[in-house]
Amino acid sequence: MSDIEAQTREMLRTVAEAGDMAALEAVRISVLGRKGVLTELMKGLGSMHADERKVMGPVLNGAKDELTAAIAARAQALHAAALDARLALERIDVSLPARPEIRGAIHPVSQVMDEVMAIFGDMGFSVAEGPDIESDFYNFTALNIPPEHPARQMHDTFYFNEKPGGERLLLRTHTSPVQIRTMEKSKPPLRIIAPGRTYRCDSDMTHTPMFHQVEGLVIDESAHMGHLKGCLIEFCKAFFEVETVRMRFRPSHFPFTEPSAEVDIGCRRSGGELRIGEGEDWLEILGCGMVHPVVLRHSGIDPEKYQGFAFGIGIDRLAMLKYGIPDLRDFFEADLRWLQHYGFAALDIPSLAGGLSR
Ligand code: 2U9
Repeated sequence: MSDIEAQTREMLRTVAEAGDMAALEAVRISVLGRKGVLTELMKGLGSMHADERKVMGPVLNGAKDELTAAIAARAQALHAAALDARLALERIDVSLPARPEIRGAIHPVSQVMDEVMAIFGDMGFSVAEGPDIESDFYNFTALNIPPEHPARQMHDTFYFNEKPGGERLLLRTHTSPVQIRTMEKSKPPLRIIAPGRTYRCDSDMTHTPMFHQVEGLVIDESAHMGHLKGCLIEFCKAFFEVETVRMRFRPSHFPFTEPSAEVDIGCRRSGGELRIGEGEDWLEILGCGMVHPVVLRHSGIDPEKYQGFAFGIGIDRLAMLKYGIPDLRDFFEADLRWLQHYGFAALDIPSLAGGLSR
């Protein structure tokens, strides 16, 4: 065995014996670093006689390739072993009995979702769901937001890396793609709500990058603005658990509805307390409108025959209003003391007959 071969064997042995990433990095530097053993040997090639270089060049390059591959393989094995060790350490036995000092509760967002589903369920709506990761078509184009439309910038979208074909998937910025998918596969009449997580690249006192929405859609041959107003007024009375509410439908603009409106609910702010349904102030709570004919056409529905209305409500904000929760960011802190204060009993499932929030 030549001297170089013997040295290479020795270096391969130290690579194989490196017990962690720090040790492996030290070996890599000692072999392939600027002053590493192999680097120094390769530097000597320049001063060799041409005949000797012809023999030693391939030997040293071969040794370099072999060592580089061995270091990469060892790094991969160390990563895999570290991951296995971490998974073993973080393993939890979900069949163990609950620990009495850790008292879980239903999160206010889940509670409000359940309340909203109970109210619209009672009005004859069914629940539709769809993927969080969406295509550009379902999230934008089908909703009458073509490429270059200014509304795209307003959505602060999280995009994935481009796929080989050039397609760029995204995290849905609203639950509207669920309604498009439902219209594609089911014939009218339709009466659905789409609750779920939505994502926008925005974070401050009143915005979180992930938030929750419920959107509603009614499609038939005669649904009109009057039905939309009646439906939303009934929803607000049931949700805020009041006999009467003052509501105001303000003209607005959304690309997917025409005409469009934003809806305010009457309220009174006194002594740090907010009372919903009464008083002289207004609070914006949702957006709505008649589904744009372009949106119906994109979803395979004939706008000459069918029409309908849609609405969108921010669940997190609704939970803050109803249950007096001051800071949106606390929703996602996973703080048990907060949950014990604002959470709900697991078996109190909201229903219109049994009481929404008791
Ligand atoms: C289809 C057609 C139309 C859903 C709508 C709004 C108005 C709206 C916001 C409320 C609070 C989002 O979470 S929020 O910030 N939404 O103002 N949403 S109309 O319109 C649709 C949906 C689907 C097929």
